[in-house]
Amino acid sequence: MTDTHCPYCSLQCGMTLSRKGPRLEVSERSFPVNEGALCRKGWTAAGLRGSRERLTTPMVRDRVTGEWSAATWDEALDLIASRLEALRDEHGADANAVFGGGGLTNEKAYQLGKFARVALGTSQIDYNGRWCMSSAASAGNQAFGVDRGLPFPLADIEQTDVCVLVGSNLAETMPPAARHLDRLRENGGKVVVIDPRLTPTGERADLFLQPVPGTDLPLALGVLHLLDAAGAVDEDYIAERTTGFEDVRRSVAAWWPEMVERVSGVEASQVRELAALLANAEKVTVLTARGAEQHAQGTATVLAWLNVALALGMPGKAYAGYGCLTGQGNGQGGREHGQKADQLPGYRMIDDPAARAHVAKVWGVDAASIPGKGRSAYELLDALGTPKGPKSLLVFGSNIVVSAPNATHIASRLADLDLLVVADMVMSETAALADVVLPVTQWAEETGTMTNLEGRVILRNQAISAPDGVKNDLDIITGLATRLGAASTWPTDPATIFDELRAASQGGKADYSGITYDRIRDEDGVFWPCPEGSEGTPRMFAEDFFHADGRARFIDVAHRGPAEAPTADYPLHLTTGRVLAQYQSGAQTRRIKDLPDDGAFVELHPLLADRVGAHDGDPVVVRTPRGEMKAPARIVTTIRPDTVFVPFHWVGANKLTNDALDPSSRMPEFKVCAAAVSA
Ligand SMILES: Nc1nc2c(c(=O)[nH]1)N[C@H]1C(S)=C(S)[C@@H](COP(=O)(O)OP(=O)(O)OC[C@H]3O[C@@H](n4cnc5c(=O)[nH]c(N)nc54)[C@H](O)[C@@H]3O)O[C@H]1N2
Ligand SMILES: Nc1nc2c(c(=O)[nH]1)N[C@H]1C(S)=C(S)[C@@H](COP(=O)(O)OP(=O)(O)OC[C@H]3O[C@@H](n4cnc5c(=O)[nH]c(N)nc54)[C@H](O)[C@@H]3O)O[C@H]1N2
Ligand code: SF4
Ligand SMILES: [Mo]
Repeated sequence: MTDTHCPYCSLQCGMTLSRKGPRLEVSERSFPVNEGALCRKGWTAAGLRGSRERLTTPMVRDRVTGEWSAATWDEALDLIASRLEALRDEHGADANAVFGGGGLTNEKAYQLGKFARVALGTSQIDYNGRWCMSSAASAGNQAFGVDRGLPFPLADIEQTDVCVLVGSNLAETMPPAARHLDRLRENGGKVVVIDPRLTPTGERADLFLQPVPGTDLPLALGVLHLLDAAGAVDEDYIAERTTGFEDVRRSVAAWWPEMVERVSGVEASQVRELAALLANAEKVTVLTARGAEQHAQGTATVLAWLNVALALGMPGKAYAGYGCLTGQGNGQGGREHGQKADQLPGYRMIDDPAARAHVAKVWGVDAASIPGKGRSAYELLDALGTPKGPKSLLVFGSNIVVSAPNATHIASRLADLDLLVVADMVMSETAALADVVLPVTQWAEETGTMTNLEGRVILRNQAISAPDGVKNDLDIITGLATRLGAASTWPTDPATIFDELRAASQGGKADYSGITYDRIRDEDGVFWPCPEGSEGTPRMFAEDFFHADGRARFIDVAHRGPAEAPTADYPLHLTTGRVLAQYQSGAQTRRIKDLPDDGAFVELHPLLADRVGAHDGDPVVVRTPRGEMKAPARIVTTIRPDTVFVPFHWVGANKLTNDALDPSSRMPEFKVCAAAVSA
């Protein structure tokens, strides 16, 4: 019996794994985040272990015939290292690029960032977290001076008075978390859900608002307008703990509820109802998720809601504040330790000379040898194989041809590479396009830390040995670094790497130096920042925010609207998202036979279905300026009649999505574009 955590989402539910012959069995374990509960994906997570689809030998593909052949590990790693070296000699270090993932452990994310900067000397590294909570990260950094998804434990929301969920369907995306909403309501609190679709989360709401996709920003401006007009803003808090309110106050003055109604489709009376609910509450918690964040104005949208929370005086107050519900298992830690294009370990910025000097010392390299800032995830992929772009890409932990926006274009970029290497457990759609595929261990077969949505660092313990032929990502990184003659040391033992990560993070914003594997085991996880000697920090901002003056910033934002407005040819809004039983690109969950895999569908309202002649279950075609897909219609009254929804777990949705990027986070506009539907 081994105590560990689920391989999937950012809740990182605790579970116990036990061996039943060759099989692995999941059983419940009491852990604060899930109290023994697991969702359907968690219960069936061990199913992939027995799957015949697990890769167990490195594979090399012949570019001309397209045929795969098995290779030994030495052959595969020698081949990759020699090609990387040749590309570097011919085109410079930035010819080689790395793409990481928010599902990787902290140890892997740290080592991958170090590998890119030290062994490859490239600035070209980024990861799929850009597509996840980067807009909230950017907003948190601007407003609070730090980015930790939830600055308080998730269970705190049970004690708030009003919890506002902007673009989160947590009842399906983190089901055990929904109990906090139920308990909040039992305690007499209220839940507000804002979503163009009435989801199982929306069904738990006391107040449900159904805006046009991409209009959460004006909704927030309208709410703040009403709060200010009613004298409900906390003037003392604003004066003592913040700067910048006057500009925001001036700009929200224009947002009358009737104007909000015109832009967002939410009735003025509902905007008033929400403002009244907030004005009369002592404790308000505003939470955003991908529905609000995955927009070309995602950062501004989060800032607008953050302004509401700040104006009410909530951040730093007990059982209140603002938080982002992160997404991937290690979405949080994955961006703290160096796989993001602009960051070094400890949430240090790569263009900060002091940060570079600190990390260079830990790595035993010259600070000047650490490259500068690279391209963001989508920009990196968009540049692949172009004259000035990278010629090779190493992918660890992402299935980009399914999950990148404007995916047909990205597939064509991958095809122009000289070398594509994918490390994965299965032959994902992206691995199938690679020159070399490296089979890796999965969660139950390895040990390492993850940082959940609360900033709680948890430990996954190895429960079973890996199948023959499979290696840990850390072994692959070391194997390549040694072949490339890299400076520094390249241990493969997670505990040793974690100690190095602690030193590298010391003094940074995400300081892990006081966290040890033993403490994590003894204390059910440890919250960062945790300098040596500290107990850790479950709740942030009680005294100060992280800006030098200790104050939070109001940032004035304006509504520009989605990058692509509907036209006569594309009269509808398309939005995308998730269903309970599948995870992300589906690479793992579509291979688990105990999970239903019904394929993609197109959710549309009966009024729209009538107009286009669609029948429930029959195929419809969705078109956008970038492509089209065909899938069965799912006719539901829970969606806005001007909006269609497609889940992205199956190939298709991202042939449609818009690659317009947020100016500061570089988040693509996954959540809204113009579309047409026909039967
Ligand atoms: N079952 C399951 N759970 C998961 C995952 C998974 O793939 N499957 N992935 C994990 C990851 S990485 C993430 S990031 C999280 C994501 O968790 P969520 O953010 O909860 O998931 P989504 O379904 O992407 O989006 C949430 C809701 O946003 C709504 N929405 C769409 N457009 C808009 C808009 O413009 N405004 C507003 N207010 N809402 C809008 C959608 O209708 C949807 O119901 O889930 C995690 N958990
Ligand atoms: N249209 C649309 N597109 C979206 C979104 C959306 O809402 N709408 N959401 C976006 C979001 S929030 C996210 S997070 C992304 C996620 O999209 P992806 O980045 O594609 O995420 P996964 O499907 O989890 O892919 C992880 C891959 O890595 C493999 N893997 C898992 N663990 C490991 C490991 O430890 N090592 C290695 N080497 N491989 C591993 C898995 O088998 C899988 O193939 O999608 C984004 N794309
Ligand atoms: S909610 Fe997330 S962490 Fe918990 S069992 Fe489900 S997928 Fe796993
Ligand atoms: Mo995500």
